[in-house]
Amino acid sequence: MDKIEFKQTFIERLAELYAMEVSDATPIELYQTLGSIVSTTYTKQWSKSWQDYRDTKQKQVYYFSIEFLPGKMLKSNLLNMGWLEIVEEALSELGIKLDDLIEIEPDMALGNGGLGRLASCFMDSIASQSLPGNGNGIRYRYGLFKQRFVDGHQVELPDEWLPKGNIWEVRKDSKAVDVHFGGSVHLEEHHGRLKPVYHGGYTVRAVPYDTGMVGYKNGTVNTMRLWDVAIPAEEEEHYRSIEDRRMVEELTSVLYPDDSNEAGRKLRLSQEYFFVSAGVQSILRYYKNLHLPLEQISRYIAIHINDTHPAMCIAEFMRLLVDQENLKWEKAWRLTLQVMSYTNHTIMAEALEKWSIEMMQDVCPRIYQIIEEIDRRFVEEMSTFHNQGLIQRTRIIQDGQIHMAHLAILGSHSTNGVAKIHSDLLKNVILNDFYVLYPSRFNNKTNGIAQRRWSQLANPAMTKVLNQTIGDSWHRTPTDLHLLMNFTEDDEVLEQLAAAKLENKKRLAAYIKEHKGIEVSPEAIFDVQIKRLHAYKRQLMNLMHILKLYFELKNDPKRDIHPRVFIFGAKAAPSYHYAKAIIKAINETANLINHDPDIQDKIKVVFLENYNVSLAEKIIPAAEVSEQISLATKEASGTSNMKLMLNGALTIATLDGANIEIREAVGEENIVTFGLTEKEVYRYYQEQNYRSLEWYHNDPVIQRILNAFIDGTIPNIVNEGKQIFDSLIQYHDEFFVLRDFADYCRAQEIINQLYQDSRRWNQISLINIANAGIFSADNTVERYAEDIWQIRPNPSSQLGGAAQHD
Ligand code: CJB
Repeated sequence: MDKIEFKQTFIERLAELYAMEVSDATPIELYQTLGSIVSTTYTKQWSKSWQDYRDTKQKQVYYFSIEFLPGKMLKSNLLNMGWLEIVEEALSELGIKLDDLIEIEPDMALGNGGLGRLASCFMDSIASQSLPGNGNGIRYRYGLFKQRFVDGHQVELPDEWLPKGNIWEVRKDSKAVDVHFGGSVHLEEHHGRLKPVYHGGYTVRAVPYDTGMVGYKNGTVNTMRLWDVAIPAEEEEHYRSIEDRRMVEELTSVLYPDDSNEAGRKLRLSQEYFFVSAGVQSILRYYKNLHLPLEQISRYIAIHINDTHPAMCIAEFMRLLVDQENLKWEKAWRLTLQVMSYTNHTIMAEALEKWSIEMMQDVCPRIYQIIEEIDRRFVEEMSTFHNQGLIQRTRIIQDGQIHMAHLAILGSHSTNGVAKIHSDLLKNVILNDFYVLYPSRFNNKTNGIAQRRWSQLANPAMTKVLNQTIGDSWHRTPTDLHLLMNFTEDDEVLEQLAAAKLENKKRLAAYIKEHKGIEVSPEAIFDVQIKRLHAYKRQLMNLMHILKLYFELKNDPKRDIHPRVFIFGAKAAPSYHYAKAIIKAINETANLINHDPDIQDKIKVVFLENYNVSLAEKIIPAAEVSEQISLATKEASGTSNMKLMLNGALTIATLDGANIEIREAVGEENIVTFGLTEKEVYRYYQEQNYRSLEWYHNDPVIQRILNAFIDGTIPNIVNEGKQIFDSLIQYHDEFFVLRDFADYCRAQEIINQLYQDSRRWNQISLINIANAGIFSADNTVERYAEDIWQIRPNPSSQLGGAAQHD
């Protein structure tokens, strides 16, 4: 479509939809019009993609995830369709600013953080690589809460995103399936086989809403299928009371706002079974329509379990094969192993899901029976194994609880971690017992990011410089960013990149001014920590360093530091009081420092509210320092580290997660690392000889800083300050903040020094961009496709499955 054609279509569509002319239409009407043109256009390719998959019987993967975090989709759809520039220009000729329309779209925030965002990055890359792959999840009516600060405290407001209209989804009543909950099940003999007989319980209808996942300029449009709940018409009489109806509606009402620790609640388990059962049933229905033998299903279908939340896929698949399709258990089990694969995203014990037997029996009794049988057979099969202690430790059911990670590992052919160090820890420490039993199941797949969103969409200024310098092959082949390494000594390119960064910083400064009323200088270093608020991510250590600088400047206002703006973005789980205390402490410190005339604007602290995908797109292009400071071993991978690197920020990092691979990629001189290593952390655990109190007593700087939390230096944090202080002293500083603090300050001083040499800084920035290509999710999903899912690019995609340059 060219510009003239587009303008014509736009004017016509606006008239069709609203009987209006451009000059009369509101931004919402204009947005809806544009969205309608975009979606009706890709719909043709959407049907072609799934028809191709069906007609040529291509193997497809289904990515089951309880969270998807796509953010806004208008601009990324335009980019992937190859329309972005034309549309922007055409609209501008009609007197419309594309950016104003983009603002209208609500962020689709059906995820908490890294895990959900990764799922969406994968959806983009799977489509962009012409891979036959679909998402399967829940259509929550309320996404992740909106965060507001009131007197520095986090307050959570509901995220009502649907009433504003979601132009991308298509409801498909004809594809609905029923999901049965509760009641009881007993087994009866039927033609020589045991068959389940259900008593009581209730049935709900799962209705899919499909969203097209548009691939990058390749004609592929895949499906993200999110399930909503409805009461089946024929079951109406069972749902007479308001209570009963509410119970059903609740199923897809809210996303649990905790990204790592769900306190075993029944509703959560019901949500898990709901989207698992709906998804697996619809896959099987599709497969049966292909009229292929059931025994061959693993040649055509792969199911991926994203963290343990969808681990019941294994038992549900067994249920359908055995109860419904009458397959023998052994055969069904073999197929299940071949079809299923699992990703682990964390080693934090509290995030490893466990459910009580009673609760699972209550929610899905047949699934419980099947898990019990899987467990029984595992123990039986392993009865001659020399180490029976190991078998007891790896069982699914232990001490009245069902261990979902055990189910996921024992019931699948692949378990992967999300960065080298994380996968090694799984093999050697956390899941070592399983590794001993099934070494070939374990593998690593380092995370990746949707490269184009985090560069072309978020950072047009940098993109322009890159395109002029190295051409645009990196759009499709992100490792071509490496061509930039030819320009490390090219002053013009270095300066152009620096100018792009400055432009982005000015934009962010304006945003900060508008939203926080804080004046920040674009000449200052923009230092960024954006991620969920967690003790292990150590936002507290960042705050302590800020306080250190503050006290130094108070003592000596002439102290020579380059002005720095410390920018935070982070939501805390509503029930995570410690994390909320840290938010309050950061906000109060910001108030204190930002208004202190002695500081002369040398440091500013900005905590931006409601960190989400859209805000990340504003912050990341302007960032110069990327704070990746988790305690070594605790951050499985991290993905903001990759996004910030791609945008030319220098990483200050512990040797944790993917930071280690970033260091390998850029070289030691282009990253600043500090802190305990994995080995040192484990030595402390073994020898149990970390005494945080000693670090407090022996270090006057630490003393001064920690006292500030309890002596009124930081105002209005009587309770929060005490909680923080106690966590470090009385509760022994679980994440070694005091132990790593001095080394962190040393690393920060290196950054301060490096920044004085702007040429060197610009080189580091360029080298980071140049080496970010390997962290593209395009690359990551290709590895999944080849090693785990065994799926191939659609041969009849416009690219013929092969990577081509634009
Ligand atoms: N992660 O966001 C979550 N939620 C969890 O419950 C467990 C882990 C994060 O997943 C990301 C994607 O793999 C990782 O990069 C990150 O380190 C991890 O904390």
